[in-house]
Amino acid sequence: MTETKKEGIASEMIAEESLDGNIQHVNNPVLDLPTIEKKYLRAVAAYHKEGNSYILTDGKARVEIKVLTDDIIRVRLAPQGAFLEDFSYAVVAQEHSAHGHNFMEDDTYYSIYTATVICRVSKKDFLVSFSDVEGKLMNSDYAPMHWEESPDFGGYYVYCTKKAFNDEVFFGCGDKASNLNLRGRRIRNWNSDTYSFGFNQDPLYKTIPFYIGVTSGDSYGIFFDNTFKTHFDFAAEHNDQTSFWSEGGELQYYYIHGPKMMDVVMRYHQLTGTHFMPPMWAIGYHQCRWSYYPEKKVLDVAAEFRKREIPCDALYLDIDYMDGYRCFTWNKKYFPDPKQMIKDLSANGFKTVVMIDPGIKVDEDYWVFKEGHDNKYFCRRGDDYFMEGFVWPGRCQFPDYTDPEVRQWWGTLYKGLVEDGVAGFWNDMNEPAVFGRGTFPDDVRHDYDGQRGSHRKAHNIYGMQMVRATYEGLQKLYKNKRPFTITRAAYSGTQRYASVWTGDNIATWEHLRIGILQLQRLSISGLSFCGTDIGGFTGNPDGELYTRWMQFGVFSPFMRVHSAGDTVDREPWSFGPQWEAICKKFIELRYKLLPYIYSVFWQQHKYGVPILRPVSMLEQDVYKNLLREEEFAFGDKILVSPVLNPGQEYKVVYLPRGNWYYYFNNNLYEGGQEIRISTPLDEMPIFVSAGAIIPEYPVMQYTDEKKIETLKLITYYSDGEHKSYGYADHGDTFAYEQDIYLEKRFKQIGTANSVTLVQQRDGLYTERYDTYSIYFVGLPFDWTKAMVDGVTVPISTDDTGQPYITVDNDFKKLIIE
Ligand code: NBV
Repeated sequence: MTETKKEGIASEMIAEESLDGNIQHVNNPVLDLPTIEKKYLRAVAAYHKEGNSYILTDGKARVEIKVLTDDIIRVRLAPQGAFLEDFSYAVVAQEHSAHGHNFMEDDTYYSIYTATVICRVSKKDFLVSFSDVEGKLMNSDYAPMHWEESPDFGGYYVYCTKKAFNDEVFFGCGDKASNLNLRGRRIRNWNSDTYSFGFNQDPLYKTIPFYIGVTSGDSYGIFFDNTFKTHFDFAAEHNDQTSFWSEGGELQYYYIHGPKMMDVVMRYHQLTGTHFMPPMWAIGYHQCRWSYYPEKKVLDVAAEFRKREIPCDALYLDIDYMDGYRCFTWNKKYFPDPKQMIKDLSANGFKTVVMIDPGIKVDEDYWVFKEGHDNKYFCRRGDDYFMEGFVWPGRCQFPDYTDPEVRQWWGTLYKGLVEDGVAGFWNDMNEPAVFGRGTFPDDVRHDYDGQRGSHRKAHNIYGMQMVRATYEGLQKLYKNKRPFTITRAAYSGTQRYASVWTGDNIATWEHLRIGILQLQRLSISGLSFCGTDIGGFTGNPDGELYTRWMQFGVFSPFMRVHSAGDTVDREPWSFGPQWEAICKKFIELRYKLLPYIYSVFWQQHKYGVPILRPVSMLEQDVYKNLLREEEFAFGDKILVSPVLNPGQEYKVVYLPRGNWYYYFNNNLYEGGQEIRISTPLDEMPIFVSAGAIIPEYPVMQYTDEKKIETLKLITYYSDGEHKSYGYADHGDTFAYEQDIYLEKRFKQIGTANSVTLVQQRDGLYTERYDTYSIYFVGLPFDWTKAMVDGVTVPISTDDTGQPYITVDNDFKKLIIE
């Protein structure tokens, strides 16, 4: 099959823009492009097997189908028969145990059978499809894979067009500011500095070419591992087709089997890795501003937090702490003795996080520039001139982080700041952003870890490699202590090196809503440790918007207030006492939930489960639930539905199946239905799953403030059997990698007149407390007796009149009646 198109790829581009209705077709220069021929795979002519791979050819082009695991199959296309080097920044080394699978050939198909997937290639037209072992078709080519030779670079535009089922919905793709279901949308991945971005604006800061399709209750994922500019069309141009294509590189994608979305996401993490355990302080509340300076301002903000007893763990210094925006230096006028300042902050329980940008000022007297220049670490144009551009410091050059030697050097540059006591680093502007021209020109060359290429190939991973260099350098500098890193630009797999935030949002109610969409989407796209600028970066929120956003912030994996410098103050007390009191109550809630949140982070790290879970993920078998966007689970036990409108007095919330306790009064609701819940300003809809055991810390002003004497466990009664999960470790070291951690599995068995709790503990870590105080919520009986491991224990009453029992933290079985 061949097809000749006058305008080739350009027509795709114009069509794409026209969907947004903002491109003029008149006099568009792209219409003058030469004729480009689109070539499609033809009938399969031959195949052979190499290990777990099947190589099929149509006589010239070759396709490799590789069985990675029972549930993950990789497809690659080589238009001229020669595959590119097998290299990926996203995918971590996989254990390629010889996976048991069968291969069969009949008149029509070549079929590969794993334990869960059947992958078929039709002989006559090279269409590839994937079904489950019952034969249910999950994903199938609509057209054979195809490509166009590029008129202006030595490669191909590569395309894959799949069938879109009538009921199919699409999720994933990182930070897109769109509705969760991407059906009907075209998106593009080209990391971009998008100050004050809007709903549906695209592209944004991150490239996550991974989507999940759900059809008749089952799901699968496609990860198109290609770092060039990529495009996805989710049944937008044709209602029965989903396409993805790239402006270069290889057509290489992974089919990831479900059937549950949770399976798909866990398997995507298996491919691309998870976030390391953050230091405990990194999941506390953080206060940021562009910029807090001079030193007195920073210390005043810190003192104010403590005076008002509003918990806070970290203060951020934006670009103005630097000397003329030179990275790794201090502005000594504003910060005459940074080491002492950081020490003072630290004595008060504050960690200091500072910004580092990629643009290095061209200045012969600046050591970073000199070292980079002398060692040829900066990016160069096609004809060898340095890539120069203007950013904050003025004229800059930019390290080529895709070169391992440059990454290693970059990592060492943090030494001074680490010695000054800085605890975390914030990598901004790494799309990379350049004033005026947006980003680097295409001809800039990159090492790409020896797989050399132009900026077209390296653009989308530039920020990822920057923060990788940062993270790897800090790992050496902090030794066994966990770094905290955050990046604005990202590619799939960035979670192995950093947390992320969603960039320069706006202080509007619409943006609060965009934020809840973006964080759910990021979470199921591998980037679980994510947050928005609470309160909005640009513009001015009023007290109500700020407070509602703070409430959502408690359930954002990364919780930080941040704002541009020309906006109103954004400290929790800035809007007056009414709002301050509510913000304080909610920040305190974050601190109470810390042990729960920490164990959710562990489950993300260890098992690759997302931190935020949209309702679609909890009940994918109910079509209308696939379209719900405002409720989401934080971990497996708490469901929230942020308030997204001013003056909202109640909200209709969908509760997934099961029973749920309303957090603020412990009223019990039956799930599987919508309920109406009032939303006074000092509450937001928060529900705890019946059967859950939620650990709670006392309110602390910062995560390390108090020695926990006893851990509070709140048991939310349910009849039947329910499991809960707990986790503990040092909180700031990598000892968990040597198995020094504690996993606790609880079982709650409820009857009409008793509750039994069973605990199983695994791991080498010993908690710093010896006891639990256990509370019960929602009991259908008055309890008068408690037996722990066969011994009767007394029931105590706390200051508020609540009954509880104190038990050893290694108890095995507890019964109350
Ligand atoms: O460094 C200043 C800002 C920063 O506060 C913000 O968080 C980043 O997203 N930065 C962008 C550069 C300037 C934006 C106009």
